[in-house]
Amino acid sequence: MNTDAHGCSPARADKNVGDTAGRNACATSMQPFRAVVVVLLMTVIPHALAGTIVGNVHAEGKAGAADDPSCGKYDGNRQLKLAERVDYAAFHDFVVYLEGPVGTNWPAPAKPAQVVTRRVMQKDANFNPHVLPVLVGTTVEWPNEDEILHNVFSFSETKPFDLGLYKSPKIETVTFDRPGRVDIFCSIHARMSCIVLVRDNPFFATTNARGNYRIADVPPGTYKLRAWHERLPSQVKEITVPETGEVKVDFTLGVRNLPGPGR
Ligand SMILES: [Cu+2]
Repeated sequence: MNTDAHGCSPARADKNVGDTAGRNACATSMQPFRAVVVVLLMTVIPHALAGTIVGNVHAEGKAGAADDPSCGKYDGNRQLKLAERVDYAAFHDFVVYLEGPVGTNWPAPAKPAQVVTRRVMQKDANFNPHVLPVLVGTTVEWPNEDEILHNVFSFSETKPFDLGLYKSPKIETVTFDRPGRVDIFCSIHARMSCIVLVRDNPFFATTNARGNYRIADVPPGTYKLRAWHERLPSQVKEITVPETGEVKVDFTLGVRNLPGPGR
């Protein structure tokens, strides 16, 4: 007996209706099998072949800056002596992220319309966290836990907005629908500022208190990995993510590779 590629018997040639019905019956019988294959391709393979990026990020100042030879000139100027210096060792809020496009085997979200919500708290006249990386499309809540009014706004090109004056129990939200950096302030309090870093892929991480980060479930491949800090030049490294296991990538950020005056 002749069979087609799926092992189905050919339909009778003398009855067109039967022919159609036979093929439909075969196709119908194959549907569960195909569905399983598709599900396997979409879910099992990408997750089975995925590496993890780990590492550490820290900042450092210019060599020699700590031994400022002009220190003696501070003698008669208490204000300059007390001028707060940058403490690079205390820097935090680094973000490490893959620059797209990321491997074609990264499965699209099952529910693109799914609402993902993050939160930046207004507490003690500060934003917490100070830096929040999110995937594009994420909605961020802005609760005000203080007894006083705040006015959250941004004039960034990526996402300009003004939430106006409010406090608890009202909670305003903003959906970040374009990738980019969004600097956010309070129109009342000078020290209130934060940054939402909107990314076009989900492969990013913030560093912990020790500067360590971890980005898991990354499709294997060669990518550009960027380490970012709000007040230092970011740094890019080309990395190869293995099919399994970890790749370790450390960064040291500092003021370097910037053009001099007049260049
Ligand atoms: Cu405020």
